[in-house]
Amino acid sequence: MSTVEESGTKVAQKLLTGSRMIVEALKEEKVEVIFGYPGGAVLNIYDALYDGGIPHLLTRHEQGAIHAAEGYARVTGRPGVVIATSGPGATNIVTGLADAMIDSLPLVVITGQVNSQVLGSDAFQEAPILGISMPITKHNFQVQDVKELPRIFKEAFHIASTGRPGPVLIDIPKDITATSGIYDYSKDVHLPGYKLQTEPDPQAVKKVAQALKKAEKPVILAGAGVLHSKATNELKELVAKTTIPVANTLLGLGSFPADHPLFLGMAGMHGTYTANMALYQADLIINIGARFDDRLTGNLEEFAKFAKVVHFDIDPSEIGKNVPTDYPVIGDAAKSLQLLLKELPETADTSSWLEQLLQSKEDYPLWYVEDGETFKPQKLVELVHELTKGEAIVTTDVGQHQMWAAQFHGFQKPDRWVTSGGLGTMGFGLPAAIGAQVAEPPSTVVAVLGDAGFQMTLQELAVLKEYKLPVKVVLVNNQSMGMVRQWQQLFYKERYSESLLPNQPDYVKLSDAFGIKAAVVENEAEFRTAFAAALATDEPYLLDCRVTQKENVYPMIAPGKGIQQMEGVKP
Ligand SMILES: Cc1ncc(C[n+]2csc(CCOP(=O)(O)OP(=O)(O)O)c2C)c(N)n1
Repeated sequence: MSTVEESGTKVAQKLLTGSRMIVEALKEEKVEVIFGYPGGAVLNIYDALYDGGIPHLLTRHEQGAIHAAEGYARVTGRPGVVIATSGPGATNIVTGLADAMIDSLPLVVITGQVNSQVLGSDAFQEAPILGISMPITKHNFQVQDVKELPRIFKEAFHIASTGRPGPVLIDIPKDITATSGIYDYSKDVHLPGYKLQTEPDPQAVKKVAQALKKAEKPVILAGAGVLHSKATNELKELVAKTTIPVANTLLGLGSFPADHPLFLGMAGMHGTYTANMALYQADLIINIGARFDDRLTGNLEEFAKFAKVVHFDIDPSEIGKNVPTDYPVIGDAAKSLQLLLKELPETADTSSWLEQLLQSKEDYPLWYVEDGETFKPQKLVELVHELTKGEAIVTTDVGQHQMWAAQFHGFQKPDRWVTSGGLGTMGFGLPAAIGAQVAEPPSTVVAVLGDAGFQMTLQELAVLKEYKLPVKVVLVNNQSMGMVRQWQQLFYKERYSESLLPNQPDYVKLSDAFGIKAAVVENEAEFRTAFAAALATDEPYLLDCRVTQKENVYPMIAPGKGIQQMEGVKP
C-alpha cells in the first residue's frame, strides 16, 4: 500500500490488476456470495477468486445463477452478485435481468467481454450485451480503463440498492482484468444525474391525511414497495389506527399478515372476490408501493371508477403511469407512512364499509371442491403451509401452482415469498430457492414448482447436492402446462394445443441421478408422511406430487374484463 497526493488530500491506494480490484471491491461491498459460471473472458476474475475471500456458488447454467441471485436479493434486500462470461454466458442472463428489472430486485451482474482491441469485430464469443441489456437494467457500464473499475463498482452497488432497486450490469473486457492500475475505493459516489427522492413532501402527505378524513370506503393496496422499504410495521400501525382494510398485490404478499381480520387477500386476476370488489367500490384507494399492473387492475376503464387514488411510490415515473392519481407521494414508503401516522386525523365512519367487506370475506372465500379421488393442488399448498407452520420461505415457478401458492399459503411475515411476478418466468423457482437457502441457511425453503417449469432449470438440482442445500422441492405434477391448458379450455374451446405433457420423466430416478432423495406422492396421507420425512432431514428432497390434471385456478378475471367481473366465485 502506498500513499499518494491527490487533489490536495492523502488517500490510501494500491496497485492491483483489474481482476484483483473486482475481488477487493466485492469484499468492500461485503458481498457474502457470488453466483456464477466461468468462461474465457472471465478467467482472470476466476483466477483472482481462486485465492479465496468470497464464496462462489457454481450453478449449472447462467440463468440459474441470476435467478439464484434474485432469490438471494428478495430474501435479504441486498444486491445479488452474478458473474457470467462473454457471448453466450452474457446472453444466458438476459431473462434474469428482465425479471429483476420488472420486479425491482437489486443485482450487480458482471459480464466478461472480449478484449478491448477486438471489440466490435465479431470476435469469438462477442455479444453486444451493453446494447442488449440497456432497456432491462437500471443502469449498465462497460469498463474502458482499469482506473475506472473502483468507481464503477461503487456506483453499481449504489444504484442497484438505492431508490427503486434494480439490476446493474458491468461489462468488462478481458484485457482490463489483466491490466494493473491504482485501486482506490475511498471516494464517495458522485452521481449528479441520479436523483433520489426518498424524503416525502410533508404537504403531499398532509393532503393524503385530509383525503383519509373524508373517505367512507377506503382500501389499502400494498405492493412490493412495502417490502423493499421495510415498511411492514408502519403499515400495521396505519391499519391499527385507521381500520382501513388491506389488499395485496402478488408481489406484496407477506407485507401484511394474512390472518389479520382486515386482510382482504390478494387482488387481481386470481385475487379474492372481496379484495377486488373492495378496489372496485372504494372511494379511496391507497396504493403503497405497487405499480397498478394490468394483472392487478383488469380492464383500466373499469378500475377505480369511483375512487380517488393515493399513490405512494419511490419511483416518480410510476405515478399516473396506468391509473390517474389524485394524491401522489414520492418517497420511501416507510418514511412516508411515518409522516402520515403523525398527521393522522380522525377518520370518517367506515363501519358499514367494513361490515360489508367482512361479510363478503365470509360469503366468498377462496374455494375448491374435493372429489375424493384425486389430490387437489390447492390442498397440497394448504398442507405445505400446515406442515411448515407457515414459517417456510416459499419460491415458485410460473403458472397455476404459483397462483394456488399465492392464494392458499397465507403469508404472515415479510420476505418469505419469492416468485416471478412481472415477467412470469418459468424456470425461476428452483434456482431462486437456491439463492433463498444460501441467504438463510437455517430456514426451511420450499420450492413449489410446476412440472413444465421445473424441466426448464432442473439441472440446478446438482447445486442442491453439491452445496448441501436442504431445499424441499414440491413438484405440483399435473402432467400439463396447467395455466396454458386452463386458458385453452376456457378461451380456445378445449383445443389443447401443445400443453399436455403425458411423457414425464421419472422424477425419482432423475433425483436419484443427482444424489437427491425423492418420492412419488398421490394423496394427502402420502404427502403428510413424505413431507414430514423431507422436513426431518437436513438434505434436499423432491416430492413428485401427482395432482388433479384438469383443475382450474379460480376465481378469475377473464382477459379484457373489469376487476368486478370475476368468474368462478364461490357459489
Ligand atoms: C419461459 C416461459 N415460457 C413460457 C411461459 C408461458 N407459460 C405460462 S404458465 C405456463 C405453463 C406452466 O406449466 P407448469 O410449469 O407445469 O405449471 P402449472 O401451470 O401446470 O402449474 C406457460 C407455458 C412462461 N411463463 N415462461
